[in-house]
Amino acid sequence: MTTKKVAYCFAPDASSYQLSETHPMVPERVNMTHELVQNYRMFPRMTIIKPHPATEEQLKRVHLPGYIDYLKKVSPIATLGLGDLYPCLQADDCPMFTGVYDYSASIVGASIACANRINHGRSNVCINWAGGMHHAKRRVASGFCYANDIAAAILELLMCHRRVMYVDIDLHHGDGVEEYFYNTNRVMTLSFHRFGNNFFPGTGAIKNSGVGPGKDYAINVPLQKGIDDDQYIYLFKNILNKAMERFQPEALVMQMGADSVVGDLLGDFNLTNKGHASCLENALSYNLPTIVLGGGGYSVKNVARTWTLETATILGLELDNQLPTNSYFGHLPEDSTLYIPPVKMSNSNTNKSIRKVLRKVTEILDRTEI
Ligand code: VJV
Ligand code: CA
Ligand code: ZN
Repeated sequence: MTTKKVAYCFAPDASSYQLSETHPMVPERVNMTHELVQNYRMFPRMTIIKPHPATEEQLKRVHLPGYIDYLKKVSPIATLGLGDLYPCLQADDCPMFTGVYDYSASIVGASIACANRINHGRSNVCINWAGGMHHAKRRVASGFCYANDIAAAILELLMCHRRVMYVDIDLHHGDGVEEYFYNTNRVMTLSFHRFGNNFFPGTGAIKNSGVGPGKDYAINVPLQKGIDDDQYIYLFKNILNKAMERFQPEALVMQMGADSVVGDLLGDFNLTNKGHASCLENALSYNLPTIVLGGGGYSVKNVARTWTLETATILGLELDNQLPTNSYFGHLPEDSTLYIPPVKMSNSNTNKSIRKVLRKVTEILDRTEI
């Protein structure tokens, strides 16, 4: 593997907020990751960037101006936990909290900074673990996401790249990003997600594959509970390979939501963090300029383990399974290791259902022309 020029974007302010006292989305997980990456001595191997928050103008490229004005106006006075008093934000999932505007602007600013590094050819891979807010819509917050940093970064990439591939391995469907680019053939969106029985957000059926010039450029891979490394990696490699062959993108954006890893508070997949990271490794093997973003992940120590392992994957490093000393993990045996093993659980995906999904998705990809 050739070593890549890697940049690591870190906005400390983005990780210091709380959505509410008990909200499952804990921005602090990005600080936990940061400390592990530091203590595994990875920082000397990358360029560390402290991004600027997105400007109002940048936020308004992806959101309705009135929505951004509203976020800004309520932000300083909002009280922790008073979510339901406000419109545009979806009660429990997206409560209003003090600093919600600054929180959103710093995440979007970091993803735009990644895109700029890529556009100028300064980095081959640029990381923003605070990013990946794939549910935010033009006029509304959704699913713990207030501003869509991914759409903002892709728009920036489109200024210098003919075609951009977006790959989303978060447990949930990347509905917001899909919606922004649903009618264009310059962005292919590919989401793997838990699907069925109204699992949030409920969209992402295979047959919903884009409209107009974007028809067949929105690819959805619906999955059931309990999927294991072998099945997931089999689908991931085969589908991405076919998509790359047909679409020939000039840049790649990876959403690495860690709620698809086993043991997640909101998830029920059975992927190890090695399996999750091997998807990233496979995607990086296409040697495209790449932005790597975070996303979901609600068992916070597992999120930090996963994104730490993935930072090493990007750098081409092997890590010791023994975690380095740090301020978040205690001394219990289950707290001392990096790798997350699979568990014994029922798997609703059969090898037959996996092959069927591959066949249907391949049929769509076979129709795309560049
Ligand atoms: O399923 C939903 C929507 C409801 C309404 C709100 N209640 C709380 C739950 C059911 C229909 N929302 C999902 C949103 C998942 C967002 C995932 C985001 C990402 O990972 O894809 C990207 C960052 C959902 N599932 C679980 C919860 N919400 C949930 C929300 C809470 C909570 C516990 C669970 C909000 C506050 C608190 N506990 C205190
Ligand atoms: Ca997904
Ligand atoms: Zn998710």
